[in-house]
Amino acid sequence: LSEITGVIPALVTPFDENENLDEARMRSIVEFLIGRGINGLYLTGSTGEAFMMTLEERKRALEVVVDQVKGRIPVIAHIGAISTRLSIELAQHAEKAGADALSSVPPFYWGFSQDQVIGYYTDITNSTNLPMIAYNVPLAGLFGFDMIKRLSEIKGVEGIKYTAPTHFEIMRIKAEIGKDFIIYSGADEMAMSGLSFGADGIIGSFYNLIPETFLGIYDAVKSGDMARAKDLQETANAIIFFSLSRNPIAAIKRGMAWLGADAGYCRKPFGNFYDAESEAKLKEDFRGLKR
Ligand code: HMN
Repeated sequence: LSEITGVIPALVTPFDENENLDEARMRSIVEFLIGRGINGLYLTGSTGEAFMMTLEERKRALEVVVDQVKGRIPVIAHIGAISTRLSIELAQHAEKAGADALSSVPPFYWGFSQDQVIGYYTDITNSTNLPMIAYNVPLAGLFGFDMIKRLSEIKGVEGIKYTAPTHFEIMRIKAEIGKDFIIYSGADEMAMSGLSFGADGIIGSFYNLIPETFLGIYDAVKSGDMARAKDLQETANAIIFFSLSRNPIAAIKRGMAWLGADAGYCRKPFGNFYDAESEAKLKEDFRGLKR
C-alpha cells in the first residue's frame, strides 16, 4: 500500500434520471479527476452509495472505472457488505477486474462481536492477494485502538481508512503499530489534522469536488507550511459545512456539474438538486458563502 498515498476521492457513483448506473458520466468524472491531479480513486464506499447498489452494479462500476483509468492511478475497491460471503464475492471480482487494493467497513447492523469482525477480515484477506484497508467509520461502529492493533496483525490488512475524530490515535498507530501500516485520514474537514498527525494519504467525498484545495493541503503539510494548510482547510470547510447542512452527496454531484463534470443523480431516498428551483437556491446560498 505504501505506493498509494496522496489525495484520493471516494468517488461518487453517477446514476441517470431513472436511477440507473450511468457509465458515460462515470467515465467522464474519472477523466475530470485525473485531469485535476488526484492520486488515486476509492470506489463504491459510502460516498459511492454502495449500500444502495446490487452486487452486479458494484462490480460493473469497478470494471468501468478500471477500464477508464488504464493504470494511470491506483484504484481501491470498497467491497464491504454485511455478509462475509457477499464481500468475498466482491473482493474476488475486484482482484480479477484489476483493482489495486480492497477496503471494507466492518459488518454492521447486528452489532457483531470483535471476534466475528476479525473473522470477517481474515476470511476476506484469505480469499484474495490484494492488500486490505480496514475502514474505521462511525456509521459502521468505531474500532478503538486495541481492535485496530488486532486488525493490523491479520495477514493482508495493510492499512486503515481512519474516519474517527480521535486523531491522536493516528499518531499512536504509527508509533505502536508501525510506520508501514498505512493510514488514510477520512474526515475531509480535518484533512490537515490527519496529515499532520502522520496519515499517509486522505480519502474522502469532497475530493470529488475541490481536489485542488486538498492537493494544496497535502503539499503544504508535507512541506511544513502549516499557515497555508490552515488557510486552505478553512476554504474547504466553508464548502463542506455548506454541503453537510443540505444533502452532501447530491450537493457534490451538482457542484461537479457546475465545474463541467456532470456526476448525475443520487438514488432515493437521497434527494437531488436537479429541479430549477432547488438548483437556483443552492447556487444562491453558495454565492453567499463567506470564503
Ligand atoms: C466513503 O466511504 O465513501 C468515504 O471515503 C467516506 C468519507 O470518509 C466521508 N465520511 C463519511 O461519509 C462518513 C467523509 O468524506 C465525509 O463525507 C466528510 O468528511 C464530511 O463529513
